[in-house]
Amino acid sequence: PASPATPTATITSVVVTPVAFADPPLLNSVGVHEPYALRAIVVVHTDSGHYGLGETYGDEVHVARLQRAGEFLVGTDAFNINRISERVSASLAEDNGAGGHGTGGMVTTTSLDDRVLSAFDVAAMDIQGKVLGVPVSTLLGGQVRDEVEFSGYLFYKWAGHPGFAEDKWGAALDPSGIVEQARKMVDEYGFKALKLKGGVFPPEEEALAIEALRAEFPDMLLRIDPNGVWTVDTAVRIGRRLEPILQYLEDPCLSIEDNAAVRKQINLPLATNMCVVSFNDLPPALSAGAVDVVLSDHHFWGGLNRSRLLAGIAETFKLRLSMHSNSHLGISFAAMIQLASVTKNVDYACDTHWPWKLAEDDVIVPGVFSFEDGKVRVPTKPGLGVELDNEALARMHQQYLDAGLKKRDDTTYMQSIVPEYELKTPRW
Ligand code: GKR
Ligand code: MG
Repeated sequence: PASPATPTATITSVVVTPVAFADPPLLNSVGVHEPYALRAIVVVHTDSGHYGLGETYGDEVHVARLQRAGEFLVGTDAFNINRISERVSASLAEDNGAGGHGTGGMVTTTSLDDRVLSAFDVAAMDIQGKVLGVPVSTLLGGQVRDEVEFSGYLFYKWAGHPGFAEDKWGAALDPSGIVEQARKMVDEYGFKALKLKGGVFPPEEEALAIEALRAEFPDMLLRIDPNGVWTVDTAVRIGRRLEPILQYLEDPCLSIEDNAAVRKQINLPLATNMCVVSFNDLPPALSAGAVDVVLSDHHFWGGLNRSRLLAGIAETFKLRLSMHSNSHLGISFAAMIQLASVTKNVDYACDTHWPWKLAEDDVIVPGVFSFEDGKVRVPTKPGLGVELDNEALARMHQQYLDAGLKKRDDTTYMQSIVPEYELKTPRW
């Protein structure tokens, strides 16, 4: 019998749409989340009649890069990720790389090419899965798990944005507020691990919050992430205090050198999504012994295929893996879940901002994800397993236009409310 034709799906157009969705006033080391979080939705159309979805940062500079890369991709086969990667890099040849990180001023050393490639890699995998009638997990090597475990992501927060109604979570500005928030989140989602976003209050107060969580939830796996704003001395002091309680300590300091100095003095795994954020960071981090756990994030590690490469490197060099998250919608969630379902060395429950989002704020047809015991079942429909809701996309783009935000800037927003607020690294 004749061998089946090689599948192809030639890209005919790429549409990039910035959207905005309501976000609570979550506090972090650089300020506070604005009333709306921004994302860019990438829709890749092909001559096969299938479309592919990608989601990434919505900062204006990033959106412009995506649009330019999209033009460079017309005529490329969605089955050829190497070619897609080459074309994305060609679109960035003259780019100075400034801006567009979507992390509110926190991480700036991610690889530009990988950051732009990511959404197209995801969209191409979505197309391939749809053409072949298989989920993305099958294309990535096959599922090793059919459910993915997430951790609850706790934030210090105000009760509401000034001038807006209070949100359903209420204020959390001290240990009892954090415990109350954790209780609500655990009751609703069943999380078995909790992460506290630190770097907001003096470290001793944040340690008290972790201790209060331990008292309330004796079996909960706990982590704290001050986003690199502690000095080595502070990190060692707090790290030693919390050694018996924490599962790992995340980015106590900003640099590879400082985290390596901390790691030598505490008996606790160190995790990072700030000092190891691109392939270039791996050799120095490994030789310094700076981190035990890389919190990978396909949005800046170049998409799903490059994240698999990272997982292989992690396996070889005995680095442990989990996943980092930023405010995101359902396309990113589907991609994270497909990836985690095929990555055997995901060693810890992954982060997600999902509970902070309103259910009605999304661009996909609802009903795909539900949590049980902190876990989400991996979608099994072809591709990513999610479908675009065009009306919702239009509504959320209008929300973006009405919000008038052009990039994530937690610091300027904080200073508009608390004028004396200053950006400081390290802060304590
Ligand atoms: O949402 O404020 C936030 C987080 O701080 C986020 O921007 C970080 O990138 O979740 C992240 C982290 O783990 O560092
Ligand atoms: Mg982090």
